[in-house]
Amino acid sequence: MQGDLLTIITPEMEELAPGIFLFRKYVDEALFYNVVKAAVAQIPFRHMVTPGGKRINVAGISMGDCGWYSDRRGYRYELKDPITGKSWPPIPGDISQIITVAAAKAGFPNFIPDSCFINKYEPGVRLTAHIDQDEVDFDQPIVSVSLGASAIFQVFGEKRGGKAFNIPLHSGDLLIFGGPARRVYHGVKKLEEQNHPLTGNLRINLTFRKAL
Ligand code: MD6
Ligand code: FE
Repeated sequence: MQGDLLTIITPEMEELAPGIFLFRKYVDEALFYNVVKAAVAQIPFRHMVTPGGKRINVAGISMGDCGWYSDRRGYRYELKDPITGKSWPPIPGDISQIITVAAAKAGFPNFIPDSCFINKYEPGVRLTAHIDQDEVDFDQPIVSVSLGASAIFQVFGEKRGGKAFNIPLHSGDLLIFGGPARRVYHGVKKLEEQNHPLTGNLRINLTFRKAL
């Protein structure tokens, strides 16, 4: 009974807008951050450039069978890191399983990520509005996990500008973007200076995708 009542007061998952599902404090932050540290030990964070030659302020690397990549030749998924020639570190099986279970709860059965992009935000860094559109199948969701410093995730509409719907994301939160949400612009506001016990002043975000 008590459990039922708690579920009503603090639901595990909330659908904030069509296709946008938020799970507050869902993941074991230390477990996920240890995976990030192990991946970074193999392939350090770096700033890629856009096809137009602009430096991307958010530093990123990938895990999985393929990794999102950007340079003068365009946006794409690469099977190997073009800089080192190495495969991306694998997504650990226990992590992949946690993501699959969360996606199923939001109505996306059998979501098995083949790629995880890890973003690193330092104070002052923001992510400009974009749509993730380099994946083959838009019926597949993207599952995002936030660690460390908090940030404001902004959801626009099918156009880049206009008034944003703001979602504060804190360490351990899991957000799912699926269905109609796969086609909306979104971004992250400039990171404020903070001091988080896990990461210091950094925000880490992992986005799990089925890219190929
Ligand atoms: C971030 N996230 O939270 C950036 N994209 O740092 C994204 O760009 C994102 O959270 C697609 C789906 C979910 C996301
Ligand atoms: Fe995105």
